[in-house]
Amino acid sequence: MERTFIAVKPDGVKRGIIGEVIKRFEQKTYKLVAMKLMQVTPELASKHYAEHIGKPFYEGLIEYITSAPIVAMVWEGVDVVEGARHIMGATKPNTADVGSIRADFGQVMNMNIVHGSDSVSSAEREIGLFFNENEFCDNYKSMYEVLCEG
Ligand code: IDP
Ligand code: MG
Repeated sequence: MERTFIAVKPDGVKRGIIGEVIKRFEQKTYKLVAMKLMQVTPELASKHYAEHIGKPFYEGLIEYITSAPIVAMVWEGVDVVEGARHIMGATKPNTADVGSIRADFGQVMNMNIVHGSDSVSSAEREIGLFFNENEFCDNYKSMYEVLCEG
């Protein structure tokens, strides 16, 4: 089963829409296997966003992601990396599909509420950056797993 790293970014936390984000992954019947409210340090932010170093928005991005706590999560499911990106919507909220989190709650790219890994290899890397092995709790069945039992 695939896993992905999802985060409610500082704007989502400050707006009080953590539950709204989580709800959308729950209703898809993905399985939550790790979650914590945490402050991202500049060091962690620079590792997480290493691919964007040197881009014009990089400094602002680091400031934004370290400006208030995030809710870091790991979700598990069938092709969850791709599925989660659809639930989140495109990077730019104004071109994201209506019904996606970013389209429904955001206006601008630099406050687009949610992060999700863009590939299975990114997911593995990001999960390793944000979570230790002992922070996972997966000894239960998600509704998807129950449904599969028939
Ligand atoms: P993603 O979050 O949809 O994967 P990325 O291209 O990986 O998008 O960019 C990471 C984050 O950097 C975005 O979610 C957004 O918050 C911010 N960002 C990306 N491009 C821009 C830009 O052109 N201006 C301002 N912020 C940007
Ligand atoms: Mg990205």
